[in-house]
Amino acid sequence: RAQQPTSESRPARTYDAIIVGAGFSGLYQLHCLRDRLGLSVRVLEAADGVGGTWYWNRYPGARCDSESYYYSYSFSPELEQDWEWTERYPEHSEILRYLNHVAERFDLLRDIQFETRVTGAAFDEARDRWSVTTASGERFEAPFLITAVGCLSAANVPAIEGLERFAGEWYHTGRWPHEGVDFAGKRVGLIGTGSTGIQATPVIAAQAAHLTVFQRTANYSVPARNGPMSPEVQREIKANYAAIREKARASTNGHPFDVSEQSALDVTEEERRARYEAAWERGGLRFRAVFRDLLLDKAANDTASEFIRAKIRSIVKDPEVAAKLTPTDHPFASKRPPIDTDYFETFNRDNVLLVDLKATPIEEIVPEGVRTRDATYPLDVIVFATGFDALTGPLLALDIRGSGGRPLKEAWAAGPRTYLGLQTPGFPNLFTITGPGSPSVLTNMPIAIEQHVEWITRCIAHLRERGLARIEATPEATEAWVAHVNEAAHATLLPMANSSWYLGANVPGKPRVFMPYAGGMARYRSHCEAVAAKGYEGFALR
Ligand code: N01
Repeated sequence: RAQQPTSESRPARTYDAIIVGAGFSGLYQLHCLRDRLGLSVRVLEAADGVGGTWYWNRYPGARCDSESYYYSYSFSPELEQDWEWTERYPEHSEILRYLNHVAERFDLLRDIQFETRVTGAAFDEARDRWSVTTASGERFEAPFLITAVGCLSAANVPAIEGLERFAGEWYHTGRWPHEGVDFAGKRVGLIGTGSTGIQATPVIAAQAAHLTVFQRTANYSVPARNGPMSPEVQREIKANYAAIREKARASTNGHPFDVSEQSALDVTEEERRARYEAAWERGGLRFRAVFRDLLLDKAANDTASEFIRAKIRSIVKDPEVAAKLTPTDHPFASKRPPIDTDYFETFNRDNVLLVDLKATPIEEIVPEGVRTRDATYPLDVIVFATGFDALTGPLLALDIRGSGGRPLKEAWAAGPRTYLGLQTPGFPNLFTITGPGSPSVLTNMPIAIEQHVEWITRCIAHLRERGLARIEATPEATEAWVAHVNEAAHATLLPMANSSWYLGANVPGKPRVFMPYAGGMARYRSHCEAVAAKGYEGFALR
């Protein structure tokens, strides 16, 4: 039999840049490098379609928590005017339609290679080139390697004893079957009550014969108040898009709304309650903006946390269930705050049971269901809404090796160390879109993505115009940035949630480091601009 060529022996295909991933980031990066700089670019994508997060996360109830009109690209005014969002919060299928439209509209598909999983990337020091290998043994080479792999794309299925013996079906929400799952007549168990579990619970409860929700940490949630996008609202948004985008870019979290300048402690109890009530009625992530210091001052935060706790107690009829659902171990919004449609109300249904894993932890999965310390819960389907190996997981999965063959895993053994979240010393010409150490998941993602893609594009143009072959973050600038990321996190209440994925706490054995940059989008953007204006200060160019 003829021998299969090994990846070493196969000839490499050469480009100016390789991009890994065809979600929001990869699509726009391809457009910028190819259509603005005229580079030859190959996008390698594991899935058989574009969309990234929105390709994989098709679980029941999956919908964006940012509002449709600003969870979108801002780079094309024509695209903004042409596209019609149908709801306040877009469903996953609508975002997927949008991204497919973008891919077609900008003729991106011809440079994307689907069903191609990157399994290795090594930097060739002598030639200043990245060599990228794929699961099928193909090889690609390019001076620039850009990861567009998302922050929440490596599914975290907990290693619970006995899962392989489970007689029913099981799914992770981030790897949801495209044909859907039929819950009719089934006993379903859902593990996890983060944003995903909170979105999926009401929808599954309405379809299944019975739903058992296994909760480890009780969570705060604010109503989303989703609804159709009215033609009047749509018209007003389209007439004001430039100003809306400007506001989002100049904000802390990439959302185009004002954060109050007042402290929660500067108003009377009555006034505070009235403001929280109004924000609760309006719904959405904007609840955080009612006062300026909800994430800065514990006493201020307590007022919001207590308001939400009281809401939970008023919605959930059974006081024991309400008590279990009431978060007490972390401040509101110190973990990414979910928003919901009838989440707490769902626990008033007869076919829904809440199991408090803090009181009775899961011991194992048995063929008939889940066994906790106190009982066995018979199930036909288990849904893992157990989140992701966030931020570093998707990057480490690429098996990236920099100068001297040093694995990224080793460079990040004690947690990620980047300069601006864009580069890591020892990994020249590698750019990580929304990498750890950048605002990424603390913002409305498309805003963070566009800023990174545009910065990388300008940086590559700068290098090419000057005939430079290589850019690499210096260790000194990186040390200073890591210290600043740490300091920015500790100026907030965010590190107080010790079970948060921001800290890597949800993945056993992962280093506990606060990974995203909490200093705010506006501040981060001006910092990146200053770095570029000073000839890429903190980077070594040659
Ligand atoms: O994941 P999570 P997610 N046994 O890590 C529990 C974005 N997002 O998929 O808190 C039992 O937040 C875990 O418990 P604990 C958004 O940024 C966006 O929900 O670690 N339970 C937690 O309850 C979000 O924050 C949108 O104690 C276990 C849950 O599983 C991020 O994605 C929608 C367990 C995981 O919560 C991740 O959200 C959805 C175990 N072994 C998500 N391991 C939109 O905008 C974990 N858990 C649409």
